[in-house]
Amino acid sequence: MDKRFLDQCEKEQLHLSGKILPHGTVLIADAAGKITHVGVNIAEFLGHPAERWLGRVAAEALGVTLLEVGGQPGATKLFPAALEGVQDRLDLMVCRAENGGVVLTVLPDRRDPGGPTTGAVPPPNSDDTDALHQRMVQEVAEQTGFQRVMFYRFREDGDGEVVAEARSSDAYGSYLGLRFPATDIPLIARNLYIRNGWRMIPDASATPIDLVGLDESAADLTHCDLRSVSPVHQVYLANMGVRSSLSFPIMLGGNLVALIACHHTEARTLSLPRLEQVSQKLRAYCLSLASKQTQRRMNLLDGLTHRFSETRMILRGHDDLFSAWPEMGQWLMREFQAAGAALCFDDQVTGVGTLFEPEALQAVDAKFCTDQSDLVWSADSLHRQVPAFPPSEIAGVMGLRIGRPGGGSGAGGIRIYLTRSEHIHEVAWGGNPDKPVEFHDGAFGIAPRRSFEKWIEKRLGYCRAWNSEERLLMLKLRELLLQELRF
Ligand code: BLA
Repeated sequence: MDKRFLDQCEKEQLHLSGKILPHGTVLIADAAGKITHVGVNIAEFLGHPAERWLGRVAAEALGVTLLEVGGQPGATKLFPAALEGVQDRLDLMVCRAENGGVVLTVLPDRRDPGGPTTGAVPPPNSDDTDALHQRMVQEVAEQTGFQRVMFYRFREDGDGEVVAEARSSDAYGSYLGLRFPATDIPLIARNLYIRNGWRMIPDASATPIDLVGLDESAADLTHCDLRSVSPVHQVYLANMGVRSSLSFPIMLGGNLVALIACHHTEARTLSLPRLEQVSQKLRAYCLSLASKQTQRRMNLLDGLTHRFSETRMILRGHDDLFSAWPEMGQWLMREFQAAGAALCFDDQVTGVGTLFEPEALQAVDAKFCTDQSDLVWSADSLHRQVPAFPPSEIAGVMGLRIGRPGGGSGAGGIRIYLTRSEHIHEVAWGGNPDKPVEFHDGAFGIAPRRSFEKWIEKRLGYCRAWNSEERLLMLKLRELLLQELRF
């Protein structure tokens, strides 16, 4: 696992908390349709106490139509309608569980405090994605009435940054441009956000209530938005001065690339239909972002053919890669903004610009050729990422490997290394990202930080970051070399 995610935070089985938020209730049936768990407060909503529900066939107890939902885990249907025989109007959501059963979430029908829902998704007619995100968060702020709405983008290294923020006049300070460490949102939590349309915490300080079950087994609350809030996250929100939090996933190509995070200093909730409306708009927004990304990639690939024509000419003007390297290396340094370009073949090394010292090359070779299987590999901070990396003029590298004809591994075959020197820069964090260890819940453990005030880190030992487009370019270079050198 990436060291940026802390083992301790990954151990909390969030979906098996056994408790729910107290503003609604839940009823869970297994794949055979038998009710296995309900909230202890079920009588407040559905009229009968828990023991009258447990063990019954859900379709008989609730009506068949209420339980009609797609077969895929996570398939969801809303019923903003009265349940027969129940006085109050209720908002109901039924969701297909991972085990084939259903999870019925029951909430009181609420009037939405947010603004009108008429705004459309901003059309993706601009290339400036941050500006599009800004319009999007403004729209979400209008529709939800939350005081602060942020576009929280996950970086490739797992940390995140606020790239757009809408704030009402009573929101204190701004998080725009600040970075937050990966550990603030553990992978185990990210995996739950992928599976649901939103996560609504109306009052983070509310005491959760118990679920009761037919037996001792814990109910799977993966698809239940009433899942109680992790105690460590309760502290986090309290330290941020946030009472109510709402987040929506932003998915691109099946990956969670961002969250829309909404904050309010008072307890606040929205109706299920309103949440569904906002969620649908965001899904449409994700689709338009995905098509923009595809277009950008296609343009980049088209451009590559043109960019590579010069290299092709260089290669064709020489008998082998070694004699082409003085020219080829210069071309690579320009294209990749690298400080140096080294060509290694078994023990032979040649290069232009800033190159690895022999010991540094040995450490990098050991990492790239034996430790991992990727053909293209990049590191922004070698002394952090490569074991036994000695002091060096080089801070980061992008490597490309071409195995020997007929395969083979070890530090042999062709390796191309593009180097970058240290680039000292400042990162503005939302509070010191090093987690304090404190006593809570009866044990010492990692705790959320107390202050989220801007905290500047002077980053030493990193190069200017390699990006995914450069990695794509490197893979294309590999293709070209394979064609031209006829491996
Ligand atoms: C969940 N942490 C979250 C969530 C966010 C953040 C958005 C999703 C739940 C929600 O909507 O509130 C973090 N919120 C942020 C960040 C910003 C923000 C970065 O607004 C920036 C502006 N948290 C810690 C530590 C741990 C931890 C040390 O600081 C683990 C030990 C855990 N975060 C944690 C857990 C959850 C979480 C367990 C899941 C909470 C839940 O859904 O119950």
